[in-house]
Amino acid sequence: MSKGRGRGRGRGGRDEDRRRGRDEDRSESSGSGSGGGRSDIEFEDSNVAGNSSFDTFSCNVIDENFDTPDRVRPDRRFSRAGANTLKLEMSDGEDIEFWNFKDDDDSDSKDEFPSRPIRVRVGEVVHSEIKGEKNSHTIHHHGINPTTFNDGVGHTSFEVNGRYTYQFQPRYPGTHFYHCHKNTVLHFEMGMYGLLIVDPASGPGSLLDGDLEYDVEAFWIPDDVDPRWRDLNHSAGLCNEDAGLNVFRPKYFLITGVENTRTRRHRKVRVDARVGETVLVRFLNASYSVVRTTIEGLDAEVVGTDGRILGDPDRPWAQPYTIPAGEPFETVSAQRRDLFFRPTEPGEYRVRMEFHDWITGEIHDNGRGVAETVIRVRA
Ligand SMILES: [Cu+2]
Repeated sequence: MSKGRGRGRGRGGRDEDRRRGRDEDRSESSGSGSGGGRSDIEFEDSNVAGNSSFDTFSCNVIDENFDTPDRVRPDRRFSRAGANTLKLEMSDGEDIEFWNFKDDDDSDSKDEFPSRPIRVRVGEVVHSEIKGEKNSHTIHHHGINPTTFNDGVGHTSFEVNGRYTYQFQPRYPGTHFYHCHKNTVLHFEMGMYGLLIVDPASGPGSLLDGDLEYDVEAFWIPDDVDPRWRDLNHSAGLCNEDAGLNVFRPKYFLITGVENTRTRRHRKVRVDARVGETVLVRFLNASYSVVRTTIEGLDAEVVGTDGRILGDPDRPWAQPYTIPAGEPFETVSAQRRDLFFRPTEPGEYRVRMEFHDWITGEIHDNGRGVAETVIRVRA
């Protein structure tokens, strides 16, 4: 299926048929691509159609600098450079190293962890460019279903040692995330990720076109940090050596980049709303723990899971459900929950996240792996 040249091949499939007219208007001519990339693409040069072996799948994944095949003009574009190194001072005085994707259009983003969100709408053609800095990386837009060549999973496509523009067109609204997929276990832990939000075609303010409207939007992204992993090499563990990546002993616990000593009040974590408003919290478990979350005093209506909205007329079998106030719910790495709260009384509603070891079930760091915040509701 993927034999032959990537550029200028006949288009096929239902998706392409549907937007053929549009694409022909948009086509960018051969060679005007992402700038400096290889345009003489043979899919056999990548892992899309290459011969899979331990060597190319794990140890020496193909790293390249291609042009985007079948590139068309985008509705929205992003440019992310990584890995960018930053340090965050923890409450015990330690400077902990993180890697992020910095937004090339805003230098402030170089100090931000998690990386800045990517926000797009259903139906838009999106260009998400990676500029590899220091070694090779990728961007995997998790939950979007692009072509294999654009999926950013190096093992089945390629890693990027210079620049590549990922092209995709999201079909469903929902909460996703993007992350580096090179030596993923390590690079994700180091911080190479951010939210990827797909709004309906009508834009932010509702989860579906004309349905599931919200007034307040917030993000909760629990994460945990093992300082020992900061000493590992970029490619640690890829070539059969035992780098100890199965041993994870986190010492710091964060929500949306804020350490748990400050999450109770911090404006990036605490949620402010008024009685009568609908609050949407987009929750991503970016830790390597089983995170057990309890919200006191407020029912949570789960209106989305793992990048799909519940109650979408296209999937009538998947309906929203309620987590009663005070009842914990658990998520594991990479899981997402879109939560609606509809407070009817003013107050401060306590939110507690416990980070449990996935093997022993114990709360990490001898019970210290806990982060709290509040939903503050005014009359
Ligand atoms: Cu990376």
